[in-house]
Amino acid sequence: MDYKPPKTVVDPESKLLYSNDPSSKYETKVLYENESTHPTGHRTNMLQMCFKGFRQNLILVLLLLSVVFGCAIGFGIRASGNLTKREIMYLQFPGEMLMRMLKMLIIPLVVASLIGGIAGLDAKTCGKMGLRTMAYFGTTTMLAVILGIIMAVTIRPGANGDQSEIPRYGQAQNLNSVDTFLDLIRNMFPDNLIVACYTGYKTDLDETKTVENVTVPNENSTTDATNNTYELRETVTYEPSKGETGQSNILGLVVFSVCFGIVIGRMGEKGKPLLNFCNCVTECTMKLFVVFIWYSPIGITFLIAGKIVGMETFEVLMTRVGLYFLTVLFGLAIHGAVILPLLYFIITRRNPYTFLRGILEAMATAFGTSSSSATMPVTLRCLEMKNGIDQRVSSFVVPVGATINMDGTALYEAVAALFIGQVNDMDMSFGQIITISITATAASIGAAGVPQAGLVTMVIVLAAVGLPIDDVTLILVVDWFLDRFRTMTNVVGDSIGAGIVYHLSKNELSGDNEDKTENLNLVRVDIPNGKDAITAV
Ligand code: 7O9
Repeated sequence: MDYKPPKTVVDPESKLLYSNDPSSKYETKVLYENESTHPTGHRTNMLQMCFKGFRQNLILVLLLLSVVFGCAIGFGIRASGNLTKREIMYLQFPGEMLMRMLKMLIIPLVVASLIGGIAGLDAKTCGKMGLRTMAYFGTTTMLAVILGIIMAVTIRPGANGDQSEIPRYGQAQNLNSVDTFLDLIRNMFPDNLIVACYTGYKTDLDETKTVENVTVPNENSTTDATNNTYELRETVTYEPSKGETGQSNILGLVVFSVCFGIVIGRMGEKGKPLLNFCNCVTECTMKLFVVFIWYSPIGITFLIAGKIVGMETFEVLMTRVGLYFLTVLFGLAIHGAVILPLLYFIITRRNPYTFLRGILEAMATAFGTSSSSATMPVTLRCLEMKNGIDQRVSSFVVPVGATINMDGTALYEAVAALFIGQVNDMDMSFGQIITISITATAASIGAAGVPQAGLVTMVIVLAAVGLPIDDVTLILVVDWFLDRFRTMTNVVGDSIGAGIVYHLSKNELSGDNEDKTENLNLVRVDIPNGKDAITAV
């Protein structure tokens, strides 16, 4: 296939012009949406396409089954006796391999797709798209927090609670909110890009104990000054020192890639080689990922089974934590299945559930891996192949979204803070509720940039309204399970964002000088009447 693909494709028999150019005067269709429905294709090509469609659906079915199997195997093994730690580790191994494969792709994919996506746009389109994306991220995160607060205030999962009835797991850590905020800013600008690939900056608090001999006046004798007693008092101070997070500083890489992409885009012809290089790396990474796709159902089965077998206890769901769990779950469901689709419908006037069906694979992967970053390759593929989103939009919105747009996390933190307040019988004032909403929003935006995000961001929200930070341990038991649902909501939020931004930016994108057919995979098809047509696969 060494011919140059044309921009539009005419089907000689149906007289349909297949094109993704909305300004075309012919009847137009977006090629990818019809990959298995070419009206006149040769029988063998029809079969090929059916097979391709079948394969796509097969993966989806296998992924959904793997979630069910994972749960079944997990609960089955739990019911039939306890496994040792070593046995649990072996059971988790296939899942661990999937995580390693997916995570292996993250750095090349994020850096290359962000640089390529941004550099492929002209400065004006890029700016508009950036603004729309940020407006969408801000709005939906605030909506999620407000919904979380409404849910927690109406359901009151922790009301009339008694802390002692809820078991505690783990220990809260010591941290300083200002230090964490400064770490976030530091991590946005990594001092060394190579180091940023494997670790970020973290302020450690070194404990120094000083023992003082203090004089305590003897209370019994107010007149005799010499009759004092002495007491040894220990004071603990925490001195900040430079530490490492031990996890790649993705925020720094994202900031760098965005800046780099903008500059390459402005360099015009001179920047083309770098742009091509980045697009090539993205394509190559995605091709590699297609190989891993076939392993993902096995991996997800064992990820879920391993987690279910390894977890401490279920009884806690019978306590107040169970109600809290349901509140968060309900909130996430409303946000992901009602509010976001409604927003999508209002803006694009298209069926949001068809859109959601297209990203089911990504949702199943998000549930299995509980990481929106590991799910990113799946999300990108679903959006581009099934939902017809322009690659330049998805490769900008999805990585940035995975880093700063976490609707599920924001909702969860708001509900958790109010729950802990209710368990402690503390009535939140309106001001405190506002504080919770602001800190929960900020925490979800900064999560990828702060060390040991999950707990740390929760502690910051609690500290901001004066709740006892040790109480995060109350909700830790169900955290791993809620994480899966949060991640699904986060992925849905990023995907719908890509859909909305694509819809709003469509006109500008088609006005760009880029050859849009570059994104299409075109093959020559033999048509029975001897003429050649070109179709998309
Ligand atoms: C949830 F851009 C990417 F894709 F490369 C990227 C890579 C890593 C983006 C983000 C990250 C990252 O490290 N994110 C991160 C997210 C780090 C710590 C905590 C969280 C919060 O995660 C969510 C949650 O716990 O609520 C959720 N598990 O969306 O992945």
